[in-house]
Amino acid sequence: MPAEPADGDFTFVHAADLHLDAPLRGLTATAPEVAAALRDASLEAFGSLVELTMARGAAFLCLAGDIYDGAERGLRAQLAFRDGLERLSSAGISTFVVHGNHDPVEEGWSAVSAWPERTHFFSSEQVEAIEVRRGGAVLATVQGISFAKRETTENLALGFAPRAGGGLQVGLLHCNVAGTADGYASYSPCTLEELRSIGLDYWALGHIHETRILSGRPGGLEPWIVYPGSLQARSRKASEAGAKGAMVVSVRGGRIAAVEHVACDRVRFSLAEVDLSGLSSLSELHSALVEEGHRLAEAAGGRSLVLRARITGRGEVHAELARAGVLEQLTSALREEPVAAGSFCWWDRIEDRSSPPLDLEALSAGDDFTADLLSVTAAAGQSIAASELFQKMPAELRKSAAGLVDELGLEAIFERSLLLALDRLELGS
Ligand SMILES: [Mn+2]
Repeated sequence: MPAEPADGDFTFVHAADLHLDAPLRGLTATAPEVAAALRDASLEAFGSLVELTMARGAAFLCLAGDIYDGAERGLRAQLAFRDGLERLSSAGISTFVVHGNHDPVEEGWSAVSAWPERTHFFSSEQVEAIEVRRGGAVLATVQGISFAKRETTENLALGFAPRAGGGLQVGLLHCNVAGTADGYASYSPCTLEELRSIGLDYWALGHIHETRILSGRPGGLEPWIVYPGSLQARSRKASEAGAKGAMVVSVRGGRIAAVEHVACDRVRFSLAEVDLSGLSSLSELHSALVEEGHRLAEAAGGRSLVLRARITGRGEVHAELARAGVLEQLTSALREEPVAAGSFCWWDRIEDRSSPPLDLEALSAGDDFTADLLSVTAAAGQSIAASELFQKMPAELRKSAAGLVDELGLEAIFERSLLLALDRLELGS
């Protein structure tokens, strides 16, 4: 018979900002099947969160607000939420929920009259504390409070007690920690210092859609203060790009041993950046984009992607790209590229940040700073030896510089440096 885990050894999962069944925002156009898949993505991501929580044998799940996207909530979202919580409850796993600014207690409605047994919704009236038990032992105490209304401007963190029960001390809160991110409404504002000084072991926060570990390190004494980020990307904003998911928190001997971000997303938003310098035709650029799309799909573990392309660099293809209608045609061609069965790769749009090639001859003929720079560089490039260059370099750079010279040759390095300098002078764009 396997030994029972010690009371101080358990795992819990922390997610936030589920925005269940929210429409995806800001895409220029989508094929009908892509639109449908995007709509389902938040519900499927919740399904994979439930799977993750069970697969890791978690003792409990913390959800830190914005379960729903708006006061209208939506029947489909509520039913999917209830079904997931039911699966967890049947498996003996408790779920703790606070509401945030997108789903405040007083502005919502509930289509569900009876929630699964092991589900606890924290009230918006005062901070409550619930002990989580396994057998007779207390593993953790979870404190939490919900938003009553959207514009919650008081500091809800101040109502948390240093120690409200046994075991690991967890605080569950939707809030805006000062200085964490621009562009987020300052609801339930607090400071990092305030959270640190309350004395809990782990702050399970919600509100900021990027993954942020504001405090905490394995083996450290300071409390963990964590935003898991959104569970599934919901727009093409920069904060929604990359892997989205939940934090798996491992507790050993009553202390937090590891906090790991695990992807739960179904559709991932990524940026495909391609440099056109060195490419000689639109078809080469097209191939480079397709290749970058494949690379990103692989990095996303075969998930479906929504891609924004950004073309950078200097080169001849810039002129081709600038012709009327070409960006649109290139986007359409990319959308027709085959992808792995069961997934899609939706090219949302292409951003052209490329520039024309420089006419170095014409620039040298001038009588300005640029012409001087070009003639000085040309002279230096002919006369200077690598050894001379290294002498003027800080010792710690010499080794990597020597490697670079071996690899590229001094001439190519001069050429690249010159182009970089000219780019900084913003010529020819
Ligand atoms: Mn949110």
